[in-house]
This record gives sequence, C-alpha cells and structure tokens, in this order.
Amino acid sequence: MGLVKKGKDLWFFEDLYTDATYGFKVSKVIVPETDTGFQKLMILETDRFGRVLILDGIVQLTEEDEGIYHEWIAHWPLFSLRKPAQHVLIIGGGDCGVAREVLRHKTVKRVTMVEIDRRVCDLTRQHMPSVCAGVYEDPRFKLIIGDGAEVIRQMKGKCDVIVIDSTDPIGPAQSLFNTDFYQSVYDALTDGGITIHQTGALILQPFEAPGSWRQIERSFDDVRVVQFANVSYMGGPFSLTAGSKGRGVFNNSERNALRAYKKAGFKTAWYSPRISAVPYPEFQKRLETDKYGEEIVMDIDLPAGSAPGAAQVADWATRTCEAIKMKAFGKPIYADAKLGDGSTLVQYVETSAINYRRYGRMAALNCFTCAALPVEDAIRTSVDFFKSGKARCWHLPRGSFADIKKIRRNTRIFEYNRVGSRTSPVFQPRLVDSAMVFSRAFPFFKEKGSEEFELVMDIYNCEYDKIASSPTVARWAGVEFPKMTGLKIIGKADAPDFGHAKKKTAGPSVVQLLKGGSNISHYSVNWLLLVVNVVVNREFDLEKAIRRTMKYFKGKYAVCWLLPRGNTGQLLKKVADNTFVFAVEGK
Ligand code: AG3
Repeated sequence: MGLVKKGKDLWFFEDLYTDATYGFKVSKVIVPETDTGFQKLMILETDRFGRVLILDGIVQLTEEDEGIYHEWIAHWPLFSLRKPAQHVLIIGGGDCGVAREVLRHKTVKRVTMVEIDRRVCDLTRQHMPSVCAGVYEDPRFKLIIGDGAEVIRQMKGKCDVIVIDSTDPIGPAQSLFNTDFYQSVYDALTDGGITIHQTGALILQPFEAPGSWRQIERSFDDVRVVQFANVSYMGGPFSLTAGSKGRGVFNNSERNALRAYKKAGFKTAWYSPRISAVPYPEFQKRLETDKYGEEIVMDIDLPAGSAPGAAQVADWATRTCEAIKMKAFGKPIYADAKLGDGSTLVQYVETSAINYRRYGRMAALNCFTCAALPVEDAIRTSVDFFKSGKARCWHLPRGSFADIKKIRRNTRIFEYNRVGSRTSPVFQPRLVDSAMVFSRAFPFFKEKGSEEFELVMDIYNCEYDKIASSPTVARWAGVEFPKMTGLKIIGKADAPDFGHAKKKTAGPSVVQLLKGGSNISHYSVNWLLLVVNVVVNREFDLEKAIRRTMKYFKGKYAVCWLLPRGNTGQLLKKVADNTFVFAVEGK
C-alpha cells in the first residue's frame, strides 16, 4: 500500500504481508521513494515515531524505537563472549545503528561494516543523523561498500562477532539466508566467536526463524534464539538467531554478560544482561528437538494362503493405533481387489496416517506420525497380528532439517525377528546424486528384485498458498500427479484438514488410492513442508514426478528415498543396496 491519502492526511501502510499491515500518519516526506539500484528507499517524518526508514515498503527503523533492535543485536553477542571482542564485522546495517552500539564497547579495536547499498549510508547519514551519531568520526570504524557474502570469504578466522543486520529474505538480502553464506560466516569467526542474524517476527513469519535456525545449525556448534519486541517490526515477538563457533559458548553467556556489562562502563536503555541468556526457552527447546516426524516402513510375509479382508486389516489399524498411542481420525479408507490388484487400507491418525497394502503374500505397512513414534511397539504389534516371524524394516526421519548425509545416517534398514525380539545388523541406504537417479543408467528398477516400490519425498520451502488449501493439494494428488506419472487413480482424492495435534504440523492431508498402490501426503503450513509416500507396482518417470511436484508446490528443495517393497527373495544387504536416498534442488 505504501503512502495513502486519508482525508487531508497522509498515511503510510507497510507492505510486508498480504493479509496484515500496520500504518502511521506521516507529517512530511523527507526522501520520496527512490530506486537505489538495489531496492526502493524512502524516509518519512512522523510526529509519533520521528523519522522512519523504509526499504521496499518495509519499515527498517524509526528514530523513536531503533534503540531496542540495535541494542539487542549488538550487545547480546558482544556481552555473551568469553573474552572481550576486538574485531566486529557488520553485514548490512547501512544506517549505522549497529555500528554505533558496537563502538560503545571500548575493548573493540576495529569495526568493519559491509553494506551493499551506498545510498542507504548516505541518505540516513544526511537525514537521520542521530542514528549514526559519532560512527563516521570514530577511527576504529571502516566502511566497505560491497556484497557481504563476497567480502566475508576473505576474512577467515578474523572476527570475534559478526552481526548480520539485513532486510528480510526477499530482495537484496536473499543471499544472506542460506547455508553457504552461514558457512562462510562460521569460517570468518575466531574460536569462541558469535554471529547473530535478524530472523523475523516469530508469529507473522513462522518459517523464518526455524528456517535460519536449521541452516545455522548445519555449520555452527550451538544455536540460540534471542527475542525482543519493538514498535517498528509489526507482530509481537521478533527474533534474532545466534550461532557460536565452538561448543558451550552460550552456556556461560549470562554470567559473562553480567560481568562484562558491569565492567563496560556504559548503560543501555533496552538491553539487559539479566534477561539475555535464554530469553525464550520454550521456543528454543522446540527448535532444538523438532523434526517433522518419523516413519517405520515394514514388509511382512503373510502365512501361506492368508489374504486378510477389510475387517481384519481395520483391526490391524486399530491395534497399531493403540500400540503407538495415536487416536484414529475418521474411518479407514479401503480399496479391495475389485478396485485395484491388492488390498489397501489407509487410516488417518491424529498426527498423520498408517497404511496397509497387500502384494501377493506380502503385507506392506507404513506407520507415519509427525510426533515421536514408538517404533518397536509398532513393529511387534504388526508381526504378531499377521502371525509372521519377521519384518523387514526401513526407519525414516521425515521432514528433518539435517543435511542429506545426516539424513542418510539416520535412515535405518534392518530385520526384526519375533524370536527373542532380535534385530539384524542395521544398514543405511545408498546416497546418490539426483542426476544419477534421473539418468537412464540408474539401476533401481532393474535390480530392486520386486515389482513394487515406494517413492518417499519430503519437499521443503513450499509456497504457503499452495500447501494450505485442501482443494489445491487434492488436485495435485487426484489430477496432476497421475498426469505426471501415468498412474491410474481409483476413486477420488480424500483431502481432509483435521488439524494435526501440533501447530507446527497443522495443514491438510491427502489420500489418493491408485491402481496398484496409493499416494498419501501431509502438509505442514507452519514449516512450509510437504511429505509424500507413493507405493505402486508400476514404474514411472522419477524426474518428471519429483520436479513437477516441486514446481506445483513451488518447493525449493527435496529429500527423497526409493525403497524396493514387497521383496521376498533377497538378502537384507541387497535390499539396502537397492534403497536410495538423494536430494533434489529446485530449479
Ligand atoms: N533490519 C531489519 C529489518 C527487519 C524488518 N522486518 C520485519 N519487520 N519483518 C533493520 C535495519 C536496521 N539497522
């Protein structure tokens, strides 16, 4: 919306969200919206907040409350350190508010600020001089106009604190919110050093802090979320996410801060060492433990001549729910031999779904929950129920933000034997390049030793509008996916949104029965994640299926597994050799 006339008055309304905004009355336009070559810049004067800096329609600071943000983002890392910082690097921060606060620390010998947009420096210096008070005159301060992501690569091991004072991850700051950049930040720190990045409003930008957390976690030894609230950044709690080089740096941060603050010889208006160490422990705890969920996939030999009917399989579902302590949601969905060429049953549970499918003498089972799963109980119940001696199992972490190597390590392939509840040696799947999977030479379909297989996909960073609506996801499952793969559907896609137990996994679920299999998917609108399981007995073009699905949901990254299912004859090792895991980058 930007500037809007309301009667005689001029108002400004922020353009960050499409469904919520805030605004204020403007007394004077100081710098009309100007394209700097990087972004659109505007400076307004208001009675209420003093002068306000706006970039690309988003409020960056107001003279009235800039102290809250700048104090927290500068003093939290500086006071948390084991020993006083000497060299501080600021990425972004062209208005110099962060530099001003950093320079109050007398121990700091050098502050380097890398700002990509010279006009931000010049125009704020000219029109908001109170923000950069004293910075340009301080001989310890050095300004580099350039791309922070580039400059930082030449700074290996040189900085005690790196403050990333960027705009949101849209526009010029986009390259500052990714794994490669965070790795170069880690490399630029000294041992025991800390970085901190603004990561958005916790409630209005629910994916931002968790997303940055996951990425920082990949390179850094410990991660903390720091929280404050101000007027300028609409939406209540606002987050800064910090990472340390070296373990345990944050454990003593409160003690360090109390001591260093006393010694520092200056007072702050907003920052306090007393509330600085774990300012938001519950949110922190959630991030430390969260992955979307986990799944146990089982192939179980049925006794000769056994072909369980609908009622019996429904009974399996009920018992499994009891065993894994999950409430069933609604009635099971069932397809029998008249519809397909096997029997398929899907039962939604409060946190996802469990399902059964029979291929000849094999029961192919999946138990998927987006909460902790009592894996052993699920296996034992199923093996007992079908009066079988053993189960061949794949245990998959789902929607995990770990890197692909770790996901491979956390994927376990093993055999469970009823006698003495023994498990076999545990194997891992083969980690391969997606180019290999998509090439003609890929051996999976030739060598898997079974007719059936399963494609499991976790697709990250999808577009909210695409995954939040039941009709849209049902259309993918019932129309688009069959088109991409040539798979034939049975009946209609069932797409309820039964409100998963936890907020982070809330979103619709879909079951589409297929001729010879099923396609089951769940959508987390909070994490912009979708998880899919396709079990089927007909080959299809994997590249087309995966890439077009990513495109449909505008997903940026996918972790996929291929499992040979219903495999009777082969040794476990061979099954593991024919199980693949791979990552796919969006185009
Ligand atoms: N940089 C952080 C602005 C964040 C605005 N985003 C938001 N409201 N979600 C501010 C620069 C101040 N030096």
